[in-house]
Amino acid sequence: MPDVRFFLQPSVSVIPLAATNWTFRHGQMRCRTKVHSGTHWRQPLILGGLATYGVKNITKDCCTLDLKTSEQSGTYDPAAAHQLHIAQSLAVTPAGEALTENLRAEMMEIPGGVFEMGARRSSFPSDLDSPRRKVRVSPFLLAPTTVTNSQFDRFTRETGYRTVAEREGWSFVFHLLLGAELGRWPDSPPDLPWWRKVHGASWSAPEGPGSDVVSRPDHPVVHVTWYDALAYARWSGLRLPREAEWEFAARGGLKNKKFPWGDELMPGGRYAMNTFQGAFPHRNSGDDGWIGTAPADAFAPNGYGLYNMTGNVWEWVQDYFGALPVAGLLPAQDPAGPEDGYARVQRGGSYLCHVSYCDRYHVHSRTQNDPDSSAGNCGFRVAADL
Ligand SMILES: [Ca+2]
Repeated sequence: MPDVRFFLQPSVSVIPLAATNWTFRHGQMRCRTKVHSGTHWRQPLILGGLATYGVKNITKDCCTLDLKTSEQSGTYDPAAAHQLHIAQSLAVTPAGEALTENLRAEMMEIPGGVFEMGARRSSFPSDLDSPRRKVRVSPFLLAPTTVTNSQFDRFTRETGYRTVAEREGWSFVFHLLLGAELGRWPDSPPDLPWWRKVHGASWSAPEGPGSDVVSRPDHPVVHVTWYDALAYARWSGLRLPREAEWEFAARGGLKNKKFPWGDELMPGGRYAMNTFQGAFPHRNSGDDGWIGTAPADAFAPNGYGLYNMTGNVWEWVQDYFGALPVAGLLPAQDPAGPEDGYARVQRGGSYLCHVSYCDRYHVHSRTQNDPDSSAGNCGFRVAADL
């Protein structure tokens, strides 16, 4: 299988669906596919991440995708890749009840109830995050922080699990974190020059060869794919939160606010989360105290005792990406997202969110990414039934 892990550009609004029968000529990949644009998703997403590569020449059943390097040529079968990664995740042996009970004891009880999910108005229509609709969520447990390097280290030591980035040999690192090594890693996804494909980057070497997490055991684990999160959940006897649960919890008991603490970006003139200050993507002033990740319990928790539900790192949730739940006469009850698809939802924004480029640092913000994609600004937290 060729190296075809793609990084999805959040602002892309046209996604190719159900691509099969790909051909490669003159540096372009062509695939016969059905394409929908706008906000209607009537078919499963199959190849969401390919949008990064510039969908062009769209006709009823075909589109052209620009590929700027030849290394991706070949045949890619997303269903086969999915089966391969799922098998690795499910091969993990659960740690057992004692660990699960210990972890459950540290989790916060989220009371459940009816809330308005989504945004009044979308900043990015392709996010399908508006209008608001009423959703009912049952009580559940959610970890107060994202999984940390220390916790993930224990998981890998006890199971021998190797992440997708470790198995495939690379991950995406933000350019400003590479320092003197920047020139060594020139490859980027098209139109995203601030992401560098770094061989040897992984959760335990977040900036590539020579880096480590020794000094940041309490920071969120990053460079993890959705499949890696699934593997951790299997080991721990827990699960990923569903998207509706995540948003209910992020709001911390407040109604229709933008942030976990209210509507002000800087309450009392103080930074309340880890995002990007300066001029994205070339100058990060780090005014909030952090250039990259912050400790998972940095800043004040929200009303449910949850830390960093916005900013710091994106968080994988269980759901496939698609339309938000539909409310009928009654609110949707414990919606679990689309039944089928390809891309998975990420929530909460990261230390790279900046108002000039991607202000997805609100409690309603969402994005999507390929489940086998990893980068230095995405992790996850675990949930459990009560
Ligand atoms: Ca920051």
